[in-house]
Amino acid sequence: MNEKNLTQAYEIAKEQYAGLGVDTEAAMKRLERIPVSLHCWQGDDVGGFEKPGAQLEGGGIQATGNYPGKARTIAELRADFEKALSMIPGRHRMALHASYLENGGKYIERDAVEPRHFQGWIDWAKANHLGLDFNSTFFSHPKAADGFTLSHADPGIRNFWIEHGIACRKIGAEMGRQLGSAAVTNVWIPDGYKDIPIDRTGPRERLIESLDRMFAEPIDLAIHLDAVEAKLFGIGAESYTTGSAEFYLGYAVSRQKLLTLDAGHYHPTEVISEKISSVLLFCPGLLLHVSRPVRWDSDHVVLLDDELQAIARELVRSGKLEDKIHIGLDYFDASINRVAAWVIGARNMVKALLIAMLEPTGSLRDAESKSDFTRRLVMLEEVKTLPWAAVWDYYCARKGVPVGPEWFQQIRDYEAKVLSKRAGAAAA
Ligand code: RNT
Ligand code: ZN
Repeated sequence: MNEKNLTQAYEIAKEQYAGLGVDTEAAMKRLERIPVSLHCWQGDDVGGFEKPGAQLEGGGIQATGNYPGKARTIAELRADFEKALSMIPGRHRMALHASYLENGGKYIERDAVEPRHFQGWIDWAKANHLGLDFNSTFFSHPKAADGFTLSHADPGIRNFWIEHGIACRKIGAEMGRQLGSAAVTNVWIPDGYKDIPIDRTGPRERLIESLDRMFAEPIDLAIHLDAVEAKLFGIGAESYTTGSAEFYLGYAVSRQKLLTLDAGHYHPTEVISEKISSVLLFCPGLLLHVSRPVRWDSDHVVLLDDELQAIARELVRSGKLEDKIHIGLDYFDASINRVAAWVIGARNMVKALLIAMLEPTGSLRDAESKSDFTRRLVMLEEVKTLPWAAVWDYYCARKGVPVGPEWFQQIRDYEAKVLSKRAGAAAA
């Protein structure tokens, strides 16, 4: 679209929104201050860089597909990520996993990871105006091979993972300190049974004890926040998950930790958009793992679907977006161009936030407070076809990123010049 048409379309939209009491300029100003934490693991199918050719192993999660060109080194992952960022409007963050450390070619055991193994990431983040978030890695490891980590019956194995968690909090804190913005360190463990257990309580008691020991050292909340992530089931852990939804809700509330809501971690008819308001009443904050489950926790690329829009609307309507909510993405599709996967999901997340910020929430609330549910429904339906797309295009242009599907040509060029040259190695 040429600039004149783009501006004209925006001016018309601006007027239309103004008629409903919505200030499009204010919405864009607000939007640019909301970071999305993009997950590093979309770039290499959750492989990490502990060992050359590292692969996602076990742990109840699975990346599928073998699209050529996956990042084989940290340098490649950073280059791909920078490419993706150049197509996503706004300033954002990156969520790293402990398995993405820089170890100089020498394997470092999980309980011995240190902030210095992430100094390169911190420097890179600073140079790219990115915030960082962190994740301890409790999977793809021999000590997680039987499906249990922090809730393992063997105290030696539990201790090993507790030490890993402690080490990771120090890394997260160092990221937050150096970058001047609190890093959220997320804890997700794969622990669970394939078949029906007799003792459902024991592993959960052990998990409480392990987490309490991991979190024993207080860390300044200005630089670091802890989050815990529940899950319904995993591959090989279909019948019982130690860290279930009820477990972590109770834990997060009683210990005042952030609760992570992953869109793929609930029964298929449950939606996290419905959970946000309750959790915010009891927890100091929320981390979202925005994902898209297809029949199961499949981690498909995030679309601009009804649930994404419902999530964004809840976040904006909550009034707590700026102080209590951390938006992260969590999906990994290895069957399409991985850089495009990042861009599609992140642009959709930002788009959904914009649509939510353009909502005439005041009039909707007014209808509801007067029990005028007919007006509420009429308005909700009419709002759907307001010209938010004109504001989105204008916002992209203003932020210096491609408007509309233009960005895909850049991906194609990058694929031809960079990713396709990696194809041989990726297949190995
Ligand atoms: C797994 C969890 C977890 C992971 C990442 C890689 O089911 O969703 O958040 O996806 O830590
Ligand atoms: Zn997740």
